[in-house]
Amino acid sequence: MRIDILTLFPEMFAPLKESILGRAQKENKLTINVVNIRDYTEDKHLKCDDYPFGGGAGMVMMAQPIGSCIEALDPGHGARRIYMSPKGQTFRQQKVFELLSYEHIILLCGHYEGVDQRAIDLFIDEEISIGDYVLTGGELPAMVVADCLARYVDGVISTSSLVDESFSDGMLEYPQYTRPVEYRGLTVPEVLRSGNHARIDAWRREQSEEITARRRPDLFTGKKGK
Ligand code: 4FD
Repeated sequence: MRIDILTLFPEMFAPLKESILGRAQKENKLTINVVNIRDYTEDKHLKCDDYPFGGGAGMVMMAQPIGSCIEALDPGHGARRIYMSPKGQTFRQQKVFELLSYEHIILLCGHYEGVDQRAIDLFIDEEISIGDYVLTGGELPAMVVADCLARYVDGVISTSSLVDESFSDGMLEYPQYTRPVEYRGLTVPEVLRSGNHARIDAWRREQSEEITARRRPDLFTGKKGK
């Protein structure tokens, strides 16, 4: 999978070079290509934003650098082109699985008061929001989407890690414990030390149902009989 991230602030993406995503890129399992939109401006002073028509606060990112950048990266429109925006559809695990069907993803990060609507109308397939709040830019949301996708790319993390985690079956995950058996008076549940895998599975399923029903009744509806 290739993920192109379009931004005026490429240095914000240092975290993607670390840890699991860093290793995956070194091993060529995944390409995360951070692209500076400014490299595509036709303005002689390299300007990429301007005052909003109609007045108002802040600056608006110009359509031309964005359009030229997207056309250069994806001339045949094979990619899924996504704009990170508070006005987008809320990003959920289901969307991660949808996007995994694309070999090439483009994530456009807006700053200031957003981007010229014509860049969205002409070059974007969908808008995604990571939640109901406003940030200074789309960079953090783009990193969230890139990370969510990367962990499902073959070989990036072990398949067994993905099986039991929260949302994998629309439920929240059961609690985990490691050594020591006792810490500050709290002990690891006996069943997890029993070696009886049928009992362990049953306990984990029950814990998962309980925490999902209590914390996220919206997820739990209709799940009990599954
Ligand atoms: N909730 C999100 C995305 C971007 C963002 C921006 C218009 C502001 C939050 C377009 C206004 C982009 C999100 C940049 N804040 N800020 O996913």
